[in-house]
Amino acid sequence: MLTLHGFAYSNYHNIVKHALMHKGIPFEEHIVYPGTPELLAVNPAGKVPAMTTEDGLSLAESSVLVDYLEDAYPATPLYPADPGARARVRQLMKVAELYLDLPSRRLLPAVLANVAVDQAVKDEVRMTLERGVRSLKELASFSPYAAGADISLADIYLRYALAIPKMVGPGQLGWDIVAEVDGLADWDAMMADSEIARKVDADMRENTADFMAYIASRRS
Ligand SMILES: N[C@@H](CCC(=O)N[C@@H](CS)C(=O)NCC(=O)O)C(=O)O
Repeated sequence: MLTLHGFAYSNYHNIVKHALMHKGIPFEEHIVYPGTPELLAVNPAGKVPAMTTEDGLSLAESSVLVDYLEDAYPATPLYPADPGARARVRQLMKVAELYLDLPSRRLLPAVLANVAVDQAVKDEVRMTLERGVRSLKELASFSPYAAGADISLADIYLRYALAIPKMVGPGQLGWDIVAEVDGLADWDAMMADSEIARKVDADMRENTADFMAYIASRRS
């Protein structure tokens, strides 16, 4: 059976987990944290998530993993068939990763470990998030899904990429980016209202204490 390596507090782990569940692919979850030999054995970059396929191939990088799932399990596709529409979904996935998740991660130490962050860093984060917000305003239709009538990987990426801006934005930047994009709050509520999202979110909550203990162990 396919194995997903990672932990449920990780939003990148949850992107792949949500895609697996949506596609109805059987998988087992192997709980493993960054920096452990167990993880390095399946992903030399030491990041979560990684996946071992049914053929025993170990892969990593969430976008690579979801593309593998699309290729290997084409039933219940999460990309549109039309090349242009497909490219738009991929563009929204990139926007979510590069201009929403990654910049806001720089403010995570302030929230998770109470570490002071320079104003210059906050300014840089805000500038990059502005690219993401502008892109969403321009490119996401929320009709009702991010790229049109059907759910796609753009929705799954965006849902989990928003986790960190939602966590750090209001407190660290005084900025709620969800409120700033028309349709985003309603879309977010719609995306949370599914059996899969509820299961992923419940697993995340259940993993929180363990994850915080892991973070504390890295500091000591
Ligand atoms: N580009 C990677 C990012 C994955 C990532 O940043 N994962 C975090 C957990 S959410 C991680 O493993 N961090 C540990 C580290 O950076 O050492 C992907 O798409 O899979």
